[in-house]
Amino acid sequence: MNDCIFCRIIAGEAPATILYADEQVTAFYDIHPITPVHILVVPNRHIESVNEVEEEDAKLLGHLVVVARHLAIANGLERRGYRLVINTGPDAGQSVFHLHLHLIGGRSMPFRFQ
Ligand code: IU
Repeated sequence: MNDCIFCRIIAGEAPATILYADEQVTAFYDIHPITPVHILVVPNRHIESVNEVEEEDAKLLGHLVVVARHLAIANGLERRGYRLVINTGPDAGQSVFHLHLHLIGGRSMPFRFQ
């Protein structure tokens, strides 16, 4: 997994501003934010994409969303609203093949995700 940039960030071997970490997930600022708040929440275990998610990962994926919710509140997004996005595969523009949840907000967004 050494060639996975998010595995390296989780291991502290590649740079990122870590906002939250526990035994299951890590959250950090996206290096190319598309909104005033743009945070990635990623499972510590390497899962390539939603295509590789199994039933036993349901709790982990739920935890990903709960952590995103806490980060949304911490960043003042609760009332304004925000999006949680998981790009999956080439047509969706997934560029890093370690599953990650985008938490984006802080401005009004058009219907379509960019
Ligand atoms: P995508 O859903 O796979 O397209 O999103 C990958 C994101 O990872 C993208 O928004 C990048 O800006 C972001 N990112 C990052 O935050 N740090 C990195 O070292 C790398 C990509 I490479």
